[in-house]
Amino acid sequence: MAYYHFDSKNPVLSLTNLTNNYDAPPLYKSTIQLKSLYVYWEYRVKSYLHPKKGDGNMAGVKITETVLRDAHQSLIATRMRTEDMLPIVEKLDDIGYHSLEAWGGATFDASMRFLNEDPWARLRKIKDVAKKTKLQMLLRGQNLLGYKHYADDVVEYFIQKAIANGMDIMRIFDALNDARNIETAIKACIKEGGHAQGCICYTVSPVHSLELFVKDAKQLESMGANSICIKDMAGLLVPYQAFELVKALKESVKIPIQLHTHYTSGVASMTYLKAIEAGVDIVDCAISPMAMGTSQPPTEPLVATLKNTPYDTGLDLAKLSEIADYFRPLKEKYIESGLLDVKVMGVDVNTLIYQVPGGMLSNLVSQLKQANALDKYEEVLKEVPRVREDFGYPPLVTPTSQIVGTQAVMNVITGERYKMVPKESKGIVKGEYGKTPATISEEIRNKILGDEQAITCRPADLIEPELEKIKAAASQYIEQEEDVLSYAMLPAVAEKFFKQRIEDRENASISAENVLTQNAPKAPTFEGISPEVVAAITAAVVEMGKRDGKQYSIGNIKNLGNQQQNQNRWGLYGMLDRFRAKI
Ligand SMILES: [Mn+2]
Repeated sequence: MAYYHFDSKNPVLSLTNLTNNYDAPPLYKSTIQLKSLYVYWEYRVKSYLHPKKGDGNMAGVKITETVLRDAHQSLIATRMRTEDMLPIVEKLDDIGYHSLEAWGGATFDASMRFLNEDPWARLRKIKDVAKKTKLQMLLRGQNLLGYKHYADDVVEYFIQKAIANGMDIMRIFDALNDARNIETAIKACIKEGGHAQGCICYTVSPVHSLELFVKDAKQLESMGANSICIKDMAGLLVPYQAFELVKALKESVKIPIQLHTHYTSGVASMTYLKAIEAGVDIVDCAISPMAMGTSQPPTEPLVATLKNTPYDTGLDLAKLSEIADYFRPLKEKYIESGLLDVKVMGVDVNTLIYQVPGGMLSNLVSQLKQANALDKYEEVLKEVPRVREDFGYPPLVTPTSQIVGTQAVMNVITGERYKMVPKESKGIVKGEYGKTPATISEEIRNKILGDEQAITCRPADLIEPELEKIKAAASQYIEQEEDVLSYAMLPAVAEKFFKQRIEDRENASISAENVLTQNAPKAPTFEGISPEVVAAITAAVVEMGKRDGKQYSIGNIKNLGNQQQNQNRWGLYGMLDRFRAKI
């Protein structure tokens, strides 16, 4: 039965119907109770009228799983190998996540620099298995996955290739929140049929008000962004502020809001809960063994928390625990090898006190150690906010965190502020990174730039088209079009990787050819080929057979040498990569 008249215009949603479905509150006895009932039912009706966007069902909050990108970037310096990812991708794909974050600047860099892996091949291999779930990446705006501004033609080409190789959602940020540095990427992403997520880097400063964040979000929306991400790279966003921020954004923009934070300061799960109550659409989590500490909040506790509420994620805890079972022994392996320092799993309250990212604090310590001036730590901590103020309150994220930190160390060590000014500091003041959130004072500008003029245009407007030049410079190494972009992002690292690739393949193909001429399904020993290589090839062939549901012998793998044809599937080379690393 209905307790009071609620909405005669919409009988379907009338209170009578709702009270049939939910525990009805007791009869009201006073005006105050009547009011609270009204608030209660208004909330119910709203959540009924506005189901969170899902795939047709009443999906509540959605989750992006970060284990393939930010979680291992934050905990083990981005060293998770593709072969450690692939066995679990199918299960990850079955969970029903909003997306799987799988790519970013650090994964791209570490793949080539430390793991001798082609980041493009990793993307294709993951996409090959994750057929249902969208793949997501982090893009540094006009810096793409590199460390400098690129001309628009490179930005457009990169995005075209990333999407062609399987990327679906691009989270695009700029360290200064200068939307001009994000616009080309947003437009290119939309043109290629991707989902462009515009990013606001969250930070705390006298100029970073709710109004400013709302203004930034509206600007991204008007540029065509499909959603907005609040990117809290340092875990600075505390729960009640998250509520206010999400509420303000939900009231001002129409597109979905996603929240990204880190567990560093220990508040992240509480922050998510308040953000969810304020209406956030998507949050970033990591499966529990790879969560917390400097990583994201754990997925499973949030799923359990939201169960049977209007925010229910609909994800299955039993299935999630299978994912956790897979990563638990891997985590042990990382701890044993020293890759994972258990110290990063704790709560770093300094982040909340000084409002700087945890990673920046440890950088300061190591810089001071190098200068034999560890006793100046407190002084440097006080200098950081002053430098940040002088530089127009940039959010502290790569590269601004390094620039502000280094300048603060120099100011203290030399005993005179801005006696020494690295070119990156000069670049910020000059406008080479974009527009700072606050205007830089004339005094600082004169001190650091002298007679040089600051620029006010979008930095990339000063860069001539450069794609053809880069193609020419890298031409001798190009085996796939994407190599041009690897070279553009990290020339020295890519060159070393390309050389190694040629060497590796020569070794592998000589051995494989020899095996093929023997035309033997099982090849225990061959003269001139190491038994390890034979074992790897045999294992790869068996594995390919399993994948395709066929019985292959070495003799009937015909297109072994044709990597081009196989590049969108796991060809034998891909298989070999996996087994080679195991033997
Ligand atoms: Mn992050």
